[in-house]
Amino acid sequence: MTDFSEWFHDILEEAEIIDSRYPVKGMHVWLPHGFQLRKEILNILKNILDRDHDEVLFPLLIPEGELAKEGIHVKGFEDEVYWITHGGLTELNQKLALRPTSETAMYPMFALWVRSHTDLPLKVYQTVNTFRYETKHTRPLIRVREITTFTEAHTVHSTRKEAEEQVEKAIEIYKEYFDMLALPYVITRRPVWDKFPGADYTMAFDTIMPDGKSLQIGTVHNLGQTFAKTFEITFENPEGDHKLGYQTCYGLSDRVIASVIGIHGDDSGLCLPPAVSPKQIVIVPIIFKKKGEEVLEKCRSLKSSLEKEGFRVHLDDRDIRAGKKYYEWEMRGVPLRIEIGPRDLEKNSAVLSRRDNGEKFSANLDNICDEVENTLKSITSHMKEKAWAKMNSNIRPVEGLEEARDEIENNKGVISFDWCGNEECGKEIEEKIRVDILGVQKEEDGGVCFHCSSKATCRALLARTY
Ligand code: PR8
Repeated sequence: MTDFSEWFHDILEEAEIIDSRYPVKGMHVWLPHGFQLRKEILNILKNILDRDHDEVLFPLLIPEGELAKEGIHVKGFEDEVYWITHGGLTELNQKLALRPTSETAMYPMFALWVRSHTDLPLKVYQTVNTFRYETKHTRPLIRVREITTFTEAHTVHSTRKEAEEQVEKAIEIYKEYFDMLALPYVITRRPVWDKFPGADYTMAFDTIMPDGKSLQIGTVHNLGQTFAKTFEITFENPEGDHKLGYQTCYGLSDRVIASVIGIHGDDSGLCLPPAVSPKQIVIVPIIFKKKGEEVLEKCRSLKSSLEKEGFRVHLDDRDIRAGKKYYEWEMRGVPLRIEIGPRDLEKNSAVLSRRDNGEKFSANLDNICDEVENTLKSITSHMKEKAWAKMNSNIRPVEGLEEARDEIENNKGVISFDWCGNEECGKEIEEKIRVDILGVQKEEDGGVCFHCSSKATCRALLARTY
């Protein structure tokens, strides 16, 4: 893969993920195969969130009055909001925003719902489309103007401590999720100038794409009491006093799908983790005239036994060359292929072929379900190890700004450095070497800031970002 951008664009088309020819910039059509992948990726997340959150669905439109209420928040989004000004030919009394995110849609309702401490904690989420008029270069799934898998969770708590604990829980949820997708990540606390508009602080997950640029794939925000004050989200505590709630919110987008495609893919196309591949196994009968029907019969019964075990299986019995089938299913990233021909039948076996490392081996048909299960597990862990090793090798420590500039120019990736944590120093670093400070990875003292030479307070990361 020499040019990631080109590869990414081509694979989205070839593997029939999306059609990017829709005539509105930053908006795309999900094609059937892409939609299946989107569904599997979302299902995993929803299953995790459902354990501890209630799913809701809020309207797409937000009245200008509500959006404008929280000053810092609206300032952060003012360049990005799409407005509806007319209903038919009639100009509306009050403009309506297409949600860029749903704080200002949800929180006026939270104020009505939350009455007593017994109503807390409140934990809800929704998966919706959101609209952001992005002015930076748009890219399918990575920077879109219609985000189609925006999964946003919003919580209200009675104490600051509980909200802080919720931030930790949300981080654990996203770790579990990204692990199932075999996606590697770094977690940082975003610098103050890059936190979510209205948040006390923002924790972010970033991954490194094959071109060495980092991509923010998820964020967890501690909102403190800022929105609770604005929207009057109060509750009566056991002593009968009225108190303001503490809030958090966290969200993921189509970028997760972009990362699954980009990080695991290779020159043969997609390589999907078994957990999310629309088809986990494809069975290809190797048919010669002799014994053709017998082979097909075996393939059909294997398909139904595997389906009974809960695997997603496809039998490709089209009358075309086996080689063409292999090419197509490899390109679509199906983790495991099973080939059965007359000779395999004689030996009561089948040939298994892994998409992740190209390994081929023979397995006895009597215990093929166990063999498949173990192989899929091994594929997941191999994909995870490979992706983590690649990401870690792309995070390099540097001692000074010039070294950081060289590393970024020549080797891309993420740079780790000792930092004083000051805003002025941080912005200078960003400007001088045209990077973004991702944030603080861990607090620590003892060192010296690699730029301004004052006392370092933390280890931080910087990168060229999407
Ligand atoms: C919130 N409110 O909104 P956030 N294209 C694709 N993905 C995007 C884009 C885009 N244009 N913009 C952001 N994302 C909070 C939390 C409710 C939920 C992705 O937070 O503005 C990024 O991965 O940080 C980001 O981490 C996530 O959406 C949440 O957006």
